[in-house]
Amino acid sequence: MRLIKYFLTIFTSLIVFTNVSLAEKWDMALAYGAGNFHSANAAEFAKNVTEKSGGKLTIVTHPGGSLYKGGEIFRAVRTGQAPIGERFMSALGKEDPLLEIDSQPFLATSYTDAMRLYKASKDEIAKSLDSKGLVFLYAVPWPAQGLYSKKEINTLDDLKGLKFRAYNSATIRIAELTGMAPTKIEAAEISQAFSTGAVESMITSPTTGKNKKIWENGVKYFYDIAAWFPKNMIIANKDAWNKLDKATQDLVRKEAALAERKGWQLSKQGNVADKKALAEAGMVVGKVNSILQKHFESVGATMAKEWSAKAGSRGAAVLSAYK
Ligand code: PCA
Repeated sequence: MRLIKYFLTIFTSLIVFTNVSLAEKWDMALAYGAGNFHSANAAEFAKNVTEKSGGKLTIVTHPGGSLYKGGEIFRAVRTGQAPIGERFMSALGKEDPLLEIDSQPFLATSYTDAMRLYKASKDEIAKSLDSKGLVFLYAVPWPAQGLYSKKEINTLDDLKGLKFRAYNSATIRIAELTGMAPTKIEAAEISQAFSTGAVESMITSPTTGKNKKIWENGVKYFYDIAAWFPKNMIIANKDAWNKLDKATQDLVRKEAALAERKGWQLSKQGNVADKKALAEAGMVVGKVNSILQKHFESVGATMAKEWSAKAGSRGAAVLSAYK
């Protein structure tokens, strides 16, 4: 009996001292609703890791901001309150301007270019996240961003003073340079913001408009500007990561790569299907006219200069790798 106790004590202290735990449970914070393709994809990633890790790592997803709201997830993962989570990258420009490279208008306007831009920026982004105690796992784009409006928009004057829902610094800047009145609002509050009249326009994907049934809030027009493909990223807390053994870390990396590939496919499908869904719901789906198109392009050119000044030599290096 004594001997057993002795070995048990040694065993327990070994576990404690080497910081290796046999079974970890990770709560995964997701900002978007369970029906969203990003959340569904993350749920599949979590399920695959859980099933294949042989009991060493269980990942439980919490969609719809039920664990932490979108705006809280980065900090929660960084501080270890949540071991893993998903965040909209370009809302984090203040952490690192490279995180908002994917929301610079007209820099990457197709999935092919969005992927090239991602590849050119990924290592530098992962490095800067690492310095903040985070492990970058994968990133998936939203479908192409378009302009939603309650009113028809034909002229620059139609944009003036429009109450505009923004989701990051780039969309705030677009609004400022256009004369719209921006308010930053997380996706979870979109329906309320439109129904109360707090906003009357926004730029986001056909997917988000469809998921929110935005037409039920009096939004009639969708203009497919397709000027950028912003991404969500999945990040883990480095201390939590270091508690996993090598085999489990390898498994998570492998499943992350698969989820990334799947996510890009789902996004492409949504880019077509969700626009169709908006039209089927009675919305007017089309393009902006050439005057407005030129206006947005000139706004994009201004923003490109501003971003380059912020992002410095790191930004320049990524841009030259991309171009
Ligand atoms: N949907 C999210 C981010 C980009 C998108 O397409 C949102 O509107 O907040």
